[in-house]
Amino acid sequence: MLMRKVPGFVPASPWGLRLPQKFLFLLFLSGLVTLCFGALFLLPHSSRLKRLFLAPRTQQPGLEVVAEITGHAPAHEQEPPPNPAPAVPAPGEDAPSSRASPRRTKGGLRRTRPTGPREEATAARGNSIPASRPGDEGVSFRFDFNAFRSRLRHPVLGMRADESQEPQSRVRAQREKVKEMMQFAWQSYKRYAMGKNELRPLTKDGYEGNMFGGLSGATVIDSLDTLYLMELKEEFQEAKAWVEENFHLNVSGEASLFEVNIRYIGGLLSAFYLTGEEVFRIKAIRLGEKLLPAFNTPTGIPKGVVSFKSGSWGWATAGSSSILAEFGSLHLEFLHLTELSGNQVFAEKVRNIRKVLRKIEKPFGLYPNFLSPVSGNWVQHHVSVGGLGDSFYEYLIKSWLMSGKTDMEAKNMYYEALEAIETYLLNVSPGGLTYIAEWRGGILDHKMGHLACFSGGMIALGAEDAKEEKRAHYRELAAQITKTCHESYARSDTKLGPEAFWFNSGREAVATQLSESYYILRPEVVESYMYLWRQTHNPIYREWGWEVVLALEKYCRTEAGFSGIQDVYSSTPSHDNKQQSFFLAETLKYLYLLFSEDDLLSLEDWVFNTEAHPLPVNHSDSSGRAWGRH
Ligand code: DMJ
Repeated sequence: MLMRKVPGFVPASPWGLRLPQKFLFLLFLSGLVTLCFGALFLLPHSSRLKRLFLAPRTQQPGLEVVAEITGHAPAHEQEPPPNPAPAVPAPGEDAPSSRASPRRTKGGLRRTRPTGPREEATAARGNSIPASRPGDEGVSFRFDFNAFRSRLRHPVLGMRADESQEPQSRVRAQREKVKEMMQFAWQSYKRYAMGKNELRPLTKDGYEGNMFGGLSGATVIDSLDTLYLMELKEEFQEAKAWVEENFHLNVSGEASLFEVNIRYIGGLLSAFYLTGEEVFRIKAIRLGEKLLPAFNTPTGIPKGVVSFKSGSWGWATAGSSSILAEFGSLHLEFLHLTELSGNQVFAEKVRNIRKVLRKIEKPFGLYPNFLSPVSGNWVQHHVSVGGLGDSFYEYLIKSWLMSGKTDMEAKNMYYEALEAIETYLLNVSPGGLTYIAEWRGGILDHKMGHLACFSGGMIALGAEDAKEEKRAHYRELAAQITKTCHESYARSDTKLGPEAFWFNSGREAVATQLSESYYILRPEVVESYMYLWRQTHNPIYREWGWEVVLALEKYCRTEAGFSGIQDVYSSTPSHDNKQQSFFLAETLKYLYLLFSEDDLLSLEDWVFNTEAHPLPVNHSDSSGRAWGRH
């Protein structure tokens, strides 16, 4: 077609647009482009388009160096955001420094690696931490460490009385001796078994065992807080470095929920609260997430064993039951996992356990040791304050104390249970020894396990909050039970106590067979000495504690660490070739506290979990996140 020139008309462009039209068109076009590009950001992170058009996320400075050194993904892909609170100076460090900030290594600056291998992140993803409140999506969870520390009533390590005031004092020398024992136990472990779960001092090698599902380093984690409070600075730094660099969670075995909780979770939580080091908080939370599948049962009562591989466990397996002391000893740690993560799931799990136990009918007010996680019914009527039952009662009174005395339910359950125990299990032997027997459907076994000896300390701890008219009674009961446990030590050749002792046919507080005569470095008796000392300041408890120190030195110390013994009634006992991790976590810690001032880990500020890891009391001005003040 022929274009005809019209006079007076000048075409603006070859497309025949005028200037204003052209301007409008360009405006529209640029708007369209902006819209399309912006939409890319709204696509899911995995979208191919997004990966094509947008450059990978910029890493925080320093993190790429870590990735290079370790071959692991940078922290922000794996872990909760770093806690902004500055860390408290850990022993061995001169100035306060945040362990989440870069630190210098041989090869230059390196960010502390609060992460494990990539697999850890993958395993955890299914239970990853949601935002703490609706609307918090994508907002970093922050635990205010400085605020927490400011709420403590006492300095963590006490007032550190001027030692020149009592330079030659006996108690100071006793404390130093216990410290030396800890140093020796640690150094032996480090030398022969570093990274393994426990040391075998006779064969001078390490032992992994089958309780921890492939997790390693139980002795390291169990030792952290003891090293810290004894101010073994170099050793603490060694332990911390191992956790940073070698404590990996990408394991796939089957683990005891209880043991992993009290030793690993408890140890990591305490290490965090004492030092503010992010690595401990993060590892505790990630490990806690790995335990959650154990609760996938019809009742929510967890199975005793969790499979790290499948992330679940065959709860319906016929004949299996859960153990009271195991599922009843999660409360303290799980509330703190919620407190430190903002994730309510941990607190919900243990609140549900409490609910089931509250509702279920209890024979004579007693709690049997076995419960079906499928039906929610007791499986048999065996009741014990020793093994299988013990720390359930302990966690009731400690939940009350840890809540800042707000958890009335725990308080009531504790005193009700104690009444029933007194009524049906408590006995006095013909020789005048008070003991707590075991109950089998109404028939008593007149024996006490070494494990039951923690109860003297527990009853002392709970005495002050009992009804007025019961307080003196509980103090006396605690003293009597502790005296009986001391007798079980005093009546042996080694002055160490057997695994179980009986009150039968004229023989009292002694084991009746070789299979119950062993001592595996257990803490329960010295644990009670420590609580009774703090309550009464009766010097007898320090005397008794010192007897234990001497006996440990004489019979359990070997060239390469401490070992349990096979027979406490032999003056030349054989060793069992095992330095239990709880010896460093508990036995030596309680002995050290026994010879220290009361404000070192004051009981006003701390409760000890059943592995002696200190967890802070929730003083009333705290957030109440985990403690249920909704
Ligand atoms: C520790 O692991 C804990 O104290 C647990 O509650 C019972 N057994 C050992 C120590 O004997």
